Amino acid sequence: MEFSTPTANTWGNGHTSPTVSVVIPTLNEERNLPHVFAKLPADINEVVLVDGGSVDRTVDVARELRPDVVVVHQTRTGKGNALACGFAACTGDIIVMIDADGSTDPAEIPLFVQKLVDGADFVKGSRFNHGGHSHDITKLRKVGNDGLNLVVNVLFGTKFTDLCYGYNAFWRSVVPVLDLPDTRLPRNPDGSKHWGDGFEIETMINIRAAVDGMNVGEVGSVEHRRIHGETNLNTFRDGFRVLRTIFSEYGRMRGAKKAGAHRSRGVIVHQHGPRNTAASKPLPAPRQRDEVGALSTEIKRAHPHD
Ligand SMILES: Nc1nc2c(ncn2[C@@H]2O[C@H](COP(=O)(O)OP(=O)(O)OP(=O)(O)O)[C@@H](O)[C@H]2O)c(=O)[nH]1
Ligand SMILES: [Mg+2]
Repeated sequence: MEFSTPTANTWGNGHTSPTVSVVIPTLNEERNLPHVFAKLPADINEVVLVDGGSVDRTVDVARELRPDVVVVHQTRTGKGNALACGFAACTGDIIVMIDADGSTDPAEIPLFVQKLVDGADFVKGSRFNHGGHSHDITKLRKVGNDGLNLVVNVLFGTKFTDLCYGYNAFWRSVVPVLDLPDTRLPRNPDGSKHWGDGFEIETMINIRAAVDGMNVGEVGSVEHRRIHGETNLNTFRDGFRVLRTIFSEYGRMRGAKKAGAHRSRGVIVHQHGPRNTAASKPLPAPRQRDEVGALSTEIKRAHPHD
C-alpha cells in the first residue's frame, strides 16, 4: 500500500509546523462519522480510518465525506489491533487518536498538537483535570477508572489523572518504543484476543510512554456521549483486562530494569503551554528511531515471549 507524504502545516501561526495524521478506529459508525469528520480541523494532513469489519456503510460514508481518507482494514479484532494497524499506516509527524462515535471532539486536536510542539513526547487527554469533563462516564466506570489510575500512579510513579481515556497524541517517531503487538500475527485459533488488541491498549500505551521516560503531557478534554449506536466496551470484562495489563506492564518494567534497559520515570507536564507559541521556538527534534528501537529491543530481550 502506498501513502502520499502530507505537506507541511501552519496551525494558524503562519509558520511551518509538523504534519498531523488522525487515526480513527471504526466499528459500525456510519451515522456518527458525518459529525466527527465535520469537526476535524481544516489543516489535518491525513485521516486514517481503521475499520474492524463494519457491516454498515462506515467505509463508504467515510470516502464520501473525505475522498482522501486512508482506509485500513485491521488484521485481527479489537480496538487495540485497530490502532496498531492505523499507527503503522500514518505518515504525519504527529499521530492523534480519536474515536468515531462523537465522544472525542476533533476540534480539540490543536491543543494536543500545541503541547507536543511545546516539548512533550506524548500527550494524554484528561476528562478530570485542566478543565476537562465527561458527559458520558457512568459512576461505576468513574470509580473503576479512578482506582486503576491510582494503581498505575503508585506502581509507576506517574501523575496520570485519567488513565482509561482514548484521546492521545504523540510524535510518530515514538511508535516503535510502544512496541505494540505485531499486527502481522494471525488471530488466535480459539478466538481470544492477543494481549493489547482490546480496550487495554490505551493503558498499555500510557504506561509504556511513562516507563520509557518520555515527557508526558496532559490537556483537558471534554468527552461527549456517543451520538448513535451502542458501546463495544464491557465495563467488567474490559476493566479486568486493563487491571491485568497494569500488572503485566509492571513485570515488564522490572524485567527491563534488570536487563539495564530502563532509563527513567515518565514526567507529566502539567502546565498549559501558551497558545500559538510554536512560531517562536524551533520544533523539538523528533526522537531518533535508533534510540527508541534500541530500547524496545532491550525490553523484548527481557521479555522474549511478549
Ligand atoms: N476497528 C475497530 N474499531 C473499534 C473496535 N471496537 C471499538 N472500536 C471503535 O473504537 C471507538 C471506541 O469504542 P466504543 O465502543 O465507543 O467504546 P468506548 O468509547 O470505550 O465506550 P463508550 O464510552 O461507552 O462509547 C469507536 O470509534 C469504535 O467504533 C474494533 O474492534 N475495531
Ligand atoms: Mg465511545
